[in-house]
Amino acid sequence: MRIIGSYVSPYVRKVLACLALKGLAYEIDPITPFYGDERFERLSPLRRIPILIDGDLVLTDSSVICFYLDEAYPGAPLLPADLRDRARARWLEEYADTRLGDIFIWGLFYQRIVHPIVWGEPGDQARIERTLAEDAPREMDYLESQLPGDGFLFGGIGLADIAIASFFRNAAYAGFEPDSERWPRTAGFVARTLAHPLFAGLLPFEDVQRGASPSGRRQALLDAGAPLTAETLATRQPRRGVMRL
Ligand SMILES: N[C@@H](CCC(=O)N[C@@H](CS)C(=O)NCC(=O)O)C(=O)O
Repeated sequence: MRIIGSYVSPYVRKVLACLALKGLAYEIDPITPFYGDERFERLSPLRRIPILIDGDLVLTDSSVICFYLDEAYPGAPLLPADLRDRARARWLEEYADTRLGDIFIWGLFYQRIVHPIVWGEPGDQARIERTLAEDAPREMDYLESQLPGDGFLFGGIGLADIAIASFFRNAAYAGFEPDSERWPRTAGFVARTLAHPLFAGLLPFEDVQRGASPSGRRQALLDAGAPLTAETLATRQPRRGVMRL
């Protein structure tokens, strides 16, 4: 199985954690989507990561990929057995992708980190301020009403826990952590889930990917033991995505 996508993307991290939960081996081409070549665009029509290639099957969208993995490889289920719990888990996963993605990725991570690095221009300061003052507190209040005081959402760790926690890693990269006095359940859940071996095992590769120069990154990841593919779909020139966010 092959994954195309950066270790630093929350959507890629979610898929990699699910692969680890299922004990499935993979190789990875850890590209940043803006640097994808024409082959990348043929595989991912919206120029987004992650992509999963399993034999002759090519899938995009992290949720589609995770649901496929769960059905194709039934060991260690990603979703709870109970019908109602399963529906709630799907909602929380969708909520994480859409709303936590909106505030933490497009509102903070892109503005503070991606824009300056990829496009050499500052992000939207007004959007950052609005995210921190209004959007993030609103969602922290909601999560505080949903997350457990200990353990995980539906017993053992699963897709909903993984999806929510994954976005908080990027939030932290962009300078936001939930205040443990104001949102103790959320702060505790995030710390606990990100400390789980499924995430902890990926962190060294994220650190390398964030720290190394683009030209030295592949070698640095190989040296750190990342399971890289022999070829990469990355180019040197960044291209704007299909969807402007
Ligand atoms: N709904 C998609 C979202 C994936 C996504 O937005 N990935 C970002 C990286 S974190 C991306 O590829 N961005 C490229 C762009 O915005 O052009 C999924 O779940 O896979």
